[in-house]
Amino acid sequence: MHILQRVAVLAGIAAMFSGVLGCSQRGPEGGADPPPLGVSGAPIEFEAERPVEVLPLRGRTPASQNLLVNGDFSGEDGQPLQGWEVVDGTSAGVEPTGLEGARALAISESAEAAVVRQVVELVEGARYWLRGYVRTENIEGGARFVVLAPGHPGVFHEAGTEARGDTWWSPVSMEFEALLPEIEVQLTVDASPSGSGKAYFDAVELLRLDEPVPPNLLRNGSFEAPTFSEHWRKVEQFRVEPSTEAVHGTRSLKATVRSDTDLDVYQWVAVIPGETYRLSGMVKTQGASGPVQLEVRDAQRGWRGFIHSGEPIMESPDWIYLSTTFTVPSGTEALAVFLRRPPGEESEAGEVWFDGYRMSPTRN
Ligand SMILES: [Ca+2]
Repeated sequence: MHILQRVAVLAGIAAMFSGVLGCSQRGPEGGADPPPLGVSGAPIEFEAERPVEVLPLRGRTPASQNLLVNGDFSGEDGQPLQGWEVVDGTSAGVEPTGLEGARALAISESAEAAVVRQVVELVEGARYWLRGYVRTENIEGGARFVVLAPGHPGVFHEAGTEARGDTWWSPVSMEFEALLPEIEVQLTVDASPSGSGKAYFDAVELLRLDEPVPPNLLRNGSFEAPTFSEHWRKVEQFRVEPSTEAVHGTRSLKATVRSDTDLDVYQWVAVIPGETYRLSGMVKTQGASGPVQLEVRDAQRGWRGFIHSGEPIMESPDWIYLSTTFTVPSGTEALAVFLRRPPGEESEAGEVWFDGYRMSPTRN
């Protein structure tokens, strides 16, 4: 590609960013960027270079500026990675191959997962849009954005590229609800035993969507009340107790089950027929592998009236996000909302922890 063509592409990208992202008044610093250099130092040529796709908000409006500090890696006062923490063992820095401004974050591939992270305060129950751009160079694994609970390794949400080798800047985005007052955003490059490539990240934004925060219809959804029977019930005989192994607040619910235990903790919630709701929270297991899932049933007529089950998770020693969305049929005005692990061949004895449950009307 001729330099002039590249200048045109970069100018187009800059125009798109200034129009769409709306939070950068700068153009590319110093005019046209030089062609990106590979690991060997030689310029990289891309077979099908094209203007970068603009990330849409799908007709929705951001209600905030970028909540991430230094999402374009321009830094200040000689600290290009200001606001970001490079996790021990990760090789990362800024390099002049950026989309927005002149620099991008570069993370080297290594035998362990390479991680650069930042913790952000959020509003519980609000919805957020995490987006940015990734370019890869000679990598063997993937490069991705990950959202998780600070201090807990379980992945809540992730989005990224599985592309190997060299790829031009590509948009990455995901939408999520905040179940915690703060989350950790990680920019990661997958572990690769023999990998020596790099992934570049730039124009990373976390935006709150301009939607009211719906009320949580569950009571004691975080199990902070000292007794389990505060709003929750169970059918079968199995042990439940408050646990200090919490991811939301200071307490969670711990259930100890046998392989043949039908773990079914529930509470009743009044609902509006025809309305769509999201039920979500966090779970972890120790032993007790088997399908842990969320389930709702008609409170008066039982499963014959209405039943919906979310996607199960089979096992997770770390807190992970569990969620399902459903529409209440006509004739159903109350639901039994279940946290479940049914008995069966796939189910084993052990412990299951639940924390931070929330049910709200949603338009998604
Ligand atoms: Ca809690």
